[in-house]
Parts: sequence; C-alpha cells; structure tokens
Amino acid sequence: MSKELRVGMIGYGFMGRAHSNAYKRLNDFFPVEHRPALKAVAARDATKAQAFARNWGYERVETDWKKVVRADDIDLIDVCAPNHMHKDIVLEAAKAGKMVCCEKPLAMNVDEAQEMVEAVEKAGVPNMVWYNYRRVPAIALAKQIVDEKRIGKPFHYRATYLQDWTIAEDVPQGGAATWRLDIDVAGSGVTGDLLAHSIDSAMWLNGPISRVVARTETFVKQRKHAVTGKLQDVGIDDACMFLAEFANGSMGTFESTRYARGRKNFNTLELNGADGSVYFDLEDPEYLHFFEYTRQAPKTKVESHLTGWRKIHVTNSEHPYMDKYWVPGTCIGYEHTFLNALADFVTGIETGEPTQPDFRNALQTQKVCDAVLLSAKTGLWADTGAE
Ligand code: SOE
Repeated sequence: MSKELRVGMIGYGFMGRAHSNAYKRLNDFFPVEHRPALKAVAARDATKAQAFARNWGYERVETDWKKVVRADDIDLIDVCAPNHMHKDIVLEAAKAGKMVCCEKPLAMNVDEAQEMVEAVEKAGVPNMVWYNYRRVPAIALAKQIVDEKRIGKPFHYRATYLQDWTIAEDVPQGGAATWRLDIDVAGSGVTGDLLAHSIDSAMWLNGPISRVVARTETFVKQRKHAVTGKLQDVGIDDACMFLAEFANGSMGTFESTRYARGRKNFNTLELNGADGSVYFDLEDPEYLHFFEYTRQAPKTKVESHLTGWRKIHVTNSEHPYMDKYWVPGTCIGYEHTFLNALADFVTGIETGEPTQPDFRNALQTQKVCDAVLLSAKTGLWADTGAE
C-alpha cells in the first residue's frame, strides 16, 4: 500500500530544482512505499515561485514560508533557502512535527547547528542533510571498500574542491544568485559551501577529524551588493587550505577555492592506507580508482610488473545504487545523487533506521568548519570536538 509523502519546499534555486527532480522520480526507480506529492513551495518572489511551481508541478505557492511549515497537508519540509534561514525554518518545522531535509551546510555555525539538532531530536522527527556526494555510486563504493578493510591502516587523506566562478571583481555579493558571497547570508565562503562536502565525505570514509590548522584568503576585498548597489567589504573566505589530523592517526590535506581558473566543480578525494588506496574525481564521476597491495607469500614469484591502479567503471548492478538504473556500462548523473539520497531517507522512514547524514552527523562537519575558520583567524591548531 502506498502512502503520500507531502512535500513543502522552501526556496526554489538550483537546489530546489535538484531536490524537486528527486521527489518526482523517486517511485520510478526505487521500490519504496511512500509517494512524494509536491504540495507547496514558499519563496519571497511570488512571480518566480509561481514559475517554479508550474514547471515542477507544485500545487500552490506561498510568500510566507511559515504558512507552508505550519500547513496540515505537509509531512516533510525541504529547506533550500539560503543558509541564514536554515535555523528558523528547521526550528519551526520541528515544532510543527514535520520531517526535515535541509540543504548543506546545516547552519551558519555550531551554535545554530546544535540548536537545530536538539529541536529535531526533541520533536522525534526524521531528518537529513543533503550531503549528496556520499550518494555518488563511486564514492559509495569507496566506502564499501574501506568497510571491507581493503585499505588497511590509513595514512593519508587528500581532498580538493575547486571552482572559478568568482574571479571577476564585478561579480556582486548578496541577492538571489550571489548570496553565497555575502557573509551575513552564507556564514562563510568556500569553507561552508565546498569544504563542507569534502569534510563530510572525509569523515564518512576515514572517521572523525580531531584537529586542524588552516589558512584562508579573500582575494577580492570589496564587491558591490546586488540588493543595495553599494560597494561593501567582502567577509567570506574565497579560498581555504587546511591540514587535518584524524582520530585514527592519519593526516589530511584539504584545499578549496573559487579562483582556480578552468576548474568548474573539481571535487576529488584520495585515501592511502597500508593495503590500498582509493581515488575519486567528480569530473570522471562513474569511475573509482583503486590500488590493492597484494602481500606475497614467501617463495611466491612476485608479479610486481603487473601491479597497478584499477579504474573501476562503477556501473554494474552489484555497485551501490546501480541495480536501480540501467544496464552495466551505462552511467547516471549528478541529479541521481539527490535521488539516491532521497531513496535512502525514505527507506530510513520505512525501516525506522535513521539515514545518515542526519542533523547530528552533519553537526560534526559543522564543528570542523568552525574549527577551520577559527584556526585561520588565530593561526593556531584548533581542536574540532567532532565525534
Ligand atoms: C557552489 O557553486 C555549489 O553550487 C555548491 O553550493 C554545491 O553544494 C556544490 O555541490 C556545487 O557548487
């Protein structure tokens, strides 16, 4: 028997589209009981919200998000509004007993995130943060390989997340399209927007990050504000690099910028252990690179001329999520990472086994982000407190 999952979407930008696509396609690919129904979208700009609602099939539009959050015909609130609104929407949604799926980063800072965790846990409502890259089949396969203990004792973790869209000095800050450059709306720059993804993947694959030391840079010091038209100081980090110590004793390097000319969404990770390594590059998304070190029994002829990296085409039905899609050798795309995340979330509701990353798990990423920003200010190592 199917059950309706009545969705209220807050926000309608890039992520609103990515999530809406997931709701619409869920039952085409995944055998879950719940059937999403796109009930309402809330956004301040009624004209744009109406166009969005028409396009994606939402039944109604509200300009006050509280009306959607409190509506009786909504089960799940999806928070796609800019970061500075996450906390208020989540607290209200928890109060109304709604399930909540929130875009990353969970909050502007740890204090907010902590409050949000307490709210959803007290309300007992299912919750998830859309760290979608965990749901790239190749990254999920990396996790499987780690869990199968094929990497052995880990030594190094290496992540890069590079873009180039803010190099021009006339890109404004603030407003609908460029709020990610406005410190009051985004909370931080590349640390919360891009490194948060890298940190989430890193801790999923390699466990908690205990300490960091960071350096950030703001290359363009002042930008016009898209709403006021005034030239204002830029408060966000345009680039950030940090060193990390993991609780398991391994070391990490993380680099992120929006000033890497030619890099559009270059998201890579590598983990090196005593028995093997994995490497992933989002510009080659259906592949996982795996090196397996084979110990030779004494007196066995070592065929070292045949060792090397395996480039695994992660499209077989035995690979994570891939049995839900096409035949082996055919690939899926960016949008499917959200579909996979939603399927996991709904499965979690149906089995009672909470899907990760939930808010408590995403709080750990927030702790690392805050420690990175603190260390960049003080120039000193900072403990993260992440578990
Ligand atoms: C920023 O440009 C951005 O859209 C991030 O906000 C997303 O989380 C990332 O996946 C793609 O880049």
